[in-house]
Amino acid sequence: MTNQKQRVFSGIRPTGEIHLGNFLGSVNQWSELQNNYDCVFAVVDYHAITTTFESKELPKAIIETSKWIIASGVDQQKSLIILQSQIPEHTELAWILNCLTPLGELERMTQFKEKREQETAKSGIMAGLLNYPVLMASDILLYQTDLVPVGEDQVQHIELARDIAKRFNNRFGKVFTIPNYQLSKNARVMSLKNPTEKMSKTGDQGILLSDSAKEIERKIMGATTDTIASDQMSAGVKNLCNILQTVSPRTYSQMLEKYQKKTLQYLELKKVLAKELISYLLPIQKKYHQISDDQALEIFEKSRARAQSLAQKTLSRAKKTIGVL
Ligand code: AQP
Repeated sequence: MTNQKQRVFSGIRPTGEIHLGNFLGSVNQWSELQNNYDCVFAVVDYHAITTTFESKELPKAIIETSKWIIASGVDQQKSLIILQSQIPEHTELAWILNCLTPLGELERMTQFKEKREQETAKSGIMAGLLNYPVLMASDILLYQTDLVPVGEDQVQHIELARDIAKRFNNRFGKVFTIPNYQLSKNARVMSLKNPTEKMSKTGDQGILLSDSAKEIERKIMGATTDTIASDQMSAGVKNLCNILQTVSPRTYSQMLEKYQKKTLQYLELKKVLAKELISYLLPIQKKYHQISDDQALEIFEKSRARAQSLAQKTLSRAKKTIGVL
């Protein structure tokens, strides 16, 4: 009997700076997962060019994203950390999967509908935006992934990847593992200004991992809390509490107790959260600043050969199965 660990795959787009939503919803789980799973973490640069991008900004975003991954505790001795464009099997399998994915399924994706509106106002909608979830399916399926940790906004894409894999396996014979997803405790960190919308790179960026203590404090003190008096906890307060629960569970319990006794002042909640979040992020920020650009790029080189051999194995099985010689 083999005692092989299950495979985890997760990726992040190098589009601008990482915010607290990306971090708590995704990257923050990676360093824990690597202790129990065989992990492949990817900076998915080909996903970054599916929306309006600046070619001058992209290398900087790739390097910064790589630094945040290392700073958050992902260890290249334990995990593969890859740059998607360095492993051409991702796009090659994506082409095959594109030819087996009904157009209607892609047009129904919520993120496509949302981004289509944003992109129309910028440089227009490109075919890559529609096909984004197929490339994502390829990223996941290439590594025979069992589990994908994601924020809530990506669940629909994982479901599509599952459908694509099942359809392929049923029609041609089993090639792909059917992946499951795992939501983090902070699967949907909301915008601080408008807590009914998610914190995002393109909307309200909220708190950036690179923000100074002063910036973090300013942004939290300016967060929307209650707009109308109600017995229900408002979306804004809930959001602040959820963040606090992750960065300081003990302080969260104290604040919750006060809330339940109706003695919690939102000013106090904000001050406490700002203090706890600043100390939570400080060691990660310090580590980030110690990593050079060269080191950030070297990590991709170190993982490339092993990742590519895993990817090639799946791709050649998929090609053979569909009859491509
Ligand atoms: N607000 C969020 N709460 C929890 N998780 C989130 N994620 C994104 N926003 C939140 C998760 O972060 C991971 C990486 O996302 P990404 O950077 O690859 O995706 P993205 O679409 O570029 O990120 P944004 O900030 O959401 O950008 P825009 O504004 O372009 O839509 C994913 O697991 C995602 O779920």
